[in-house]
Amino acid sequence: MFCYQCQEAAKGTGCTVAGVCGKNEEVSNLQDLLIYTIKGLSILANKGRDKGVDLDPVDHFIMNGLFMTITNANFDDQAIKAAIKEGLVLRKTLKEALEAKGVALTDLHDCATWYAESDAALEAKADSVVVGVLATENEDVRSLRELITYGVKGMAAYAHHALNLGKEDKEIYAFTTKALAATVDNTLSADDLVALTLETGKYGVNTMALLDAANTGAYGNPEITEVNLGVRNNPAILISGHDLSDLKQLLEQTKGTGVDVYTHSEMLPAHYYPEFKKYDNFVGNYGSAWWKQKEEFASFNGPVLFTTNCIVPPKGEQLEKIYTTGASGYPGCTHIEADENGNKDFSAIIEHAKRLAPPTEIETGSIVGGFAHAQVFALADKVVDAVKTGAIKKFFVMAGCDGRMKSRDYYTDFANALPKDTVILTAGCAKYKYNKLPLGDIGGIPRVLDAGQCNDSYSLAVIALKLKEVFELNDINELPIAYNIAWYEQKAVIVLLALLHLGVKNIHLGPTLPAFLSPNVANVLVETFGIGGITNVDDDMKMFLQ
Ligand code: SF4
Ligand code: SF3
Repeated sequence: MFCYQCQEAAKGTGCTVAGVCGKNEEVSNLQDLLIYTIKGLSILANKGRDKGVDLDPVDHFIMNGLFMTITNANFDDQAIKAAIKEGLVLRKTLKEALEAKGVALTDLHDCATWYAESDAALEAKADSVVVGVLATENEDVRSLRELITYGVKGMAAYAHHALNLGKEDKEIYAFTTKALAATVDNTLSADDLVALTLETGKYGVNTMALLDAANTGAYGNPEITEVNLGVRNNPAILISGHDLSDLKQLLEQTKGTGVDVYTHSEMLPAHYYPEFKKYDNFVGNYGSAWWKQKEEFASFNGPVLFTTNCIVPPKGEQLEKIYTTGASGYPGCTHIEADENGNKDFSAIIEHAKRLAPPTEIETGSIVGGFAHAQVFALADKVVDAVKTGAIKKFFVMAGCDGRMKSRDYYTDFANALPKDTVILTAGCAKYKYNKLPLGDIGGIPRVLDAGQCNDSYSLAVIALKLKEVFELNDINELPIAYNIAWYEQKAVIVLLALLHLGVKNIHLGPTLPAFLSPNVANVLVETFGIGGITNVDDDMKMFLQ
């Protein structure tokens, strides 16, 4: 196996024996094969666009399949094999549909041999690295191909959430298959791939805007909310991941059953939406970021529902009480499938909760969040005044991911060391490094403004663009905003590319730069966008406050 898609890539270069995330060799190779299948399907889909071929089943399959390969989303070999098989069936149907429309399949570029391969030949490839990352020999081309692929994976995750709420944008699908086909096209130069990387950021913005519209359209605009951290004395379900439509269905089905629902990790921002406040059994948030789940799930006592990443491989008794749905999966855990209308039957996990003890309290008190774009716009006068009077000197965008590496303590130390006239703008599970610190407020404006999940980084960009307009600036980089972003998995890659597309410069990325950036590709990012890493809190603070 070879995988270097996340920040935990072994030795900072890549996992070759087993994933630091817990992904084994078989699953890794199957994921490579699924991506290969998806790339081949993309080549065919591109032929069918604008030809009146129904591509919906293919596009939806691609979004879900890409999502399954995101770090910590799906460890289930059987689920990935089933997805590959589904891809092969779709390939057959699509080829027939293309032929029926008179579309020639003969002028595909030289690396598109995929379409001619037999199912057995494809499946045999799961045992080799031939279809994986290392199949591209030139390290710069490989780096760009993977950067695009990972950005597109992040995009697919967000598009998939929007689709679950009935919202889609076919242009996003068209770009996805164009980009994926380009990553196996040997006729493209490194410059072509750099251009495509930046275009990926443009579609990243569109996708996050689509998801934002889907979420706010269905559940209202996030508003300032105090989220309870304590527990009640009822049996309960803990829901983790990012999918709000799953939460809605779970709340509907638990209503009146005596079973409470708590959020975990990236589901915390669900409390900010007006729609979910209607449920008396939606009690609060339990625990913190994904990587502490082993201990937190044990003390929670009740069952856990994963709607997406990040799963830490469970063991022993924990296997039994973990349920997965959507693109997530783990062998030995119960997977809940949607029916053809997207409805899910959560009765098994609800009955399971009734047999288990209520959660053990591990925290008390509350935290405040809900500062997505609409809420911040409602406070705009206050914020603008605070900037004009100098009460707020600088904003620090500290969005992104949390993770288990000790080096990430940097972000807690950095938040603590920030001068009192600065405000942190956050989104994603990175917030858990500082959202419970007593950082206070500036004239009633909390010093940590949480916009929501990682996809709600879109809100932070909208806020920055609004401030640029209010202060009548020509360039977003003239704003008193610094970017110190923590990344872990591929959704952070699309957030980064989206910010680059919006013209944001001098983003610092940590705790380490991605292993998949070759020195030359990293150089392009440094020279064109001023991207940098992090060093230590003292030196970085001086640099940011200059
Ligand atoms: Fe390693 Fe990250 Fe890939 Fe897991 S996802 S195998 S930790 S690089
Ligand atoms: Fe976190 Fe996995 Fe990325 Fe959505 S839950 S931000 S790491």
